[in-house]
Amino acid sequence: MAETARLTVTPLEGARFGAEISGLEPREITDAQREAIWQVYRDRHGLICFAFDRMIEEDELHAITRIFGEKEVAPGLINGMGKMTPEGEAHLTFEEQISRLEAEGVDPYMTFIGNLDPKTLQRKEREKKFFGEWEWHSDMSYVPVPPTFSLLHARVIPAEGGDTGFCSQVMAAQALPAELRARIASRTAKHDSTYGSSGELRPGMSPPPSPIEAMGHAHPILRKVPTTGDEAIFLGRRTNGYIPGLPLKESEALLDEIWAHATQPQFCYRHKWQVGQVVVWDNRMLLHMRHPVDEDLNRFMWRTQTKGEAVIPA
Ligand SMILES: O=C(O)CCC(=O)C(=O)O
Ligand SMILES: [Fe+2]
Repeated sequence: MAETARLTVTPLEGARFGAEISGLEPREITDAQREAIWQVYRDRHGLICFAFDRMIEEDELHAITRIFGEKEVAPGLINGMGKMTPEGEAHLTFEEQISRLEAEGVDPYMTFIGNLDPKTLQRKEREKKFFGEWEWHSDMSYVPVPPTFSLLHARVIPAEGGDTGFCSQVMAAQALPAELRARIASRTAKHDSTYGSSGELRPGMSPPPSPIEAMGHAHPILRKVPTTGDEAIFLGRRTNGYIPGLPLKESEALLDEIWAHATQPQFCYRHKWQVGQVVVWDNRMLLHMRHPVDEDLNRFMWRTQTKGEAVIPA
């Protein structure tokens, strides 16, 4: 445990990365605190859990998000960003879509994850898939400029289940066998946008005939994280992943091999949530997944993210 800039910093238990920070007042963040938080980010490899003994307000979550960068629109709200462009909307600009959402009372920079209605907090219908395990992924990596940080604020947490797993792709890159590294070094991987992390189809999407045709952007498999200089493996998600230039069978086999390496338990941490917490992670350094939730239980989070930069090859 360490005290810095009126914050208490404690490494996350049982993990090789991540720290808990308590003592932050989101409406009164000082420059010294910003600096201290970025230092924790570097020392603890891109994962921070802010502890609060209460639920925070929307402006407070935006203020915490601002520490890490400029806010980015939430997935599934803007055409081409986790959402297929509906017919007759191709002419709409980004700004027009933002104005339209705001006029409808929607904050395009905040989204809600769970099985409760955000306004009434009443149970809402969800596909069965929602409750199952969500696959390892990096957020919105299917766009050319994926968001860097994602933040989740826990508001309703089941007594059991629904933990979030994080897996360091920096540690996985450091431990890459030379032979595997040589086979992926100059390759890219395509990150599919058809399915959300729970396996549900994204708005307006239909399943592609094969991963080769799947919609999504291809990024270098080994990327550089500019804030730390680290190298990280960047895979997006396994579903419909494809390595351009390889026959499908070879791409599948190589992806299976890299994924098996990248998600070994020694690179991972499993977060058990407490109400009030805000967890922030760097999508360039970490994969995440969600453990299953009992269909009879409630789970509800607020979520924001920050703008990223085009992926820098390592
Ligand atoms: O609900 C969770 O624990 C994780 C959800 C997720 O993948 C995300 O918010 O990006
Ligand atoms: Fe995610």
